[in-house]
Amino acid sequence: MEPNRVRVGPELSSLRCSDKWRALFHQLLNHLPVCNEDFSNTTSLLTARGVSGVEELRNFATLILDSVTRQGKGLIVTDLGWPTHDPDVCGQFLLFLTSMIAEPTSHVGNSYRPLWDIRPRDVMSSPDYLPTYSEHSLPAPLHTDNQFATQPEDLLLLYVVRPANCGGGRNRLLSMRALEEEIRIDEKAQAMLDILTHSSVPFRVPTVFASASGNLGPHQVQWGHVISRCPRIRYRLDTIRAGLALHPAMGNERLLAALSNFADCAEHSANIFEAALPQDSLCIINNHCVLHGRTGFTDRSRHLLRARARLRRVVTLHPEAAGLTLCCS
Ligand SMILES: O=C(O)CCC(=O)C(=O)O
Ligand SMILES: [Fe+2]
Repeated sequence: MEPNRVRVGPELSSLRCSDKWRALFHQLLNHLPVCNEDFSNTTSLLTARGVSGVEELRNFATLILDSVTRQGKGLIVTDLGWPTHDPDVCGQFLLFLTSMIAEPTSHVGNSYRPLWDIRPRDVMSSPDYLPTYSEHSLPAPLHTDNQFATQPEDLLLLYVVRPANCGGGRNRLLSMRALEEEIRIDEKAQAMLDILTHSSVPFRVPTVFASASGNLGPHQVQWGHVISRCPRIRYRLDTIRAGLALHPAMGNERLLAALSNFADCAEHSANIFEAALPQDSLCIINNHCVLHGRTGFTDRSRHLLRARARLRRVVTLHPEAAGLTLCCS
């Protein structure tokens, strides 16, 4: 595979950033708010100040939005030309682009922190600490993000500052639509989906988010259904298991079996897409109907930036996308 070419499948498309768009991003250098400031008025402020290129970048944003809404796909954009030696600037570009598409959300409850580093760090190893995937280098089984929120975000964006150089840290994607289609004829799998549709399960909030939100009680949980209309899928096995450990009465045998069965079906699906995302690429994932994960890695300098965002329900960027939700049904 050429270094910056990503093999794609039916649920994922790939786009190489053009020289024109790369140049437009560079024109924005020194004009953007610092990371973790509010970017919601940035486009109008920059346009009013006469900074050129802002309006053209909207077309780029529209293309991305179109791909993840109307086509319900994930999208990988390569060769953005962002300065990977300066992750702060990459973060500014990521938030600027995200805010043209949707509304970036904060990773922690008590302050606006829309950007999150995915980079292994030394975490506390107390038995009560529930780590999250962005903190370590172990494999991350397929899951959706922020499943412990009242309403998980529609979009997840991962920008690669530095890929792992050890052959690991490969990203994995699985569309729920493809998985449901694959197991459609299996009666046992249908029964499992039924249980996951009708049971409310507790998702335990990973410790770093619970404590950063000022909720120091490590036992915070959010109740939700694994399968519903919107989001189609809300799932992460370790947070559910940790939630059930705190609410053992809910963990009946049928539910526990359905959860393991679902994990098996997902992890062994023939429809998983796996790729080593190149440096300076951005993967945009529909977090309501696409599961994602990654393989483990040993190169601790691997570094990704993450943003999450909610679609504005009245979308003005693209008339045909107006009012669309990202759910796959
Ligand atoms: O490391 C990655 O590529 C993704 C990690 C992840 O899924 C997460 O932080 O939620
Ligand atoms: Fe994730």
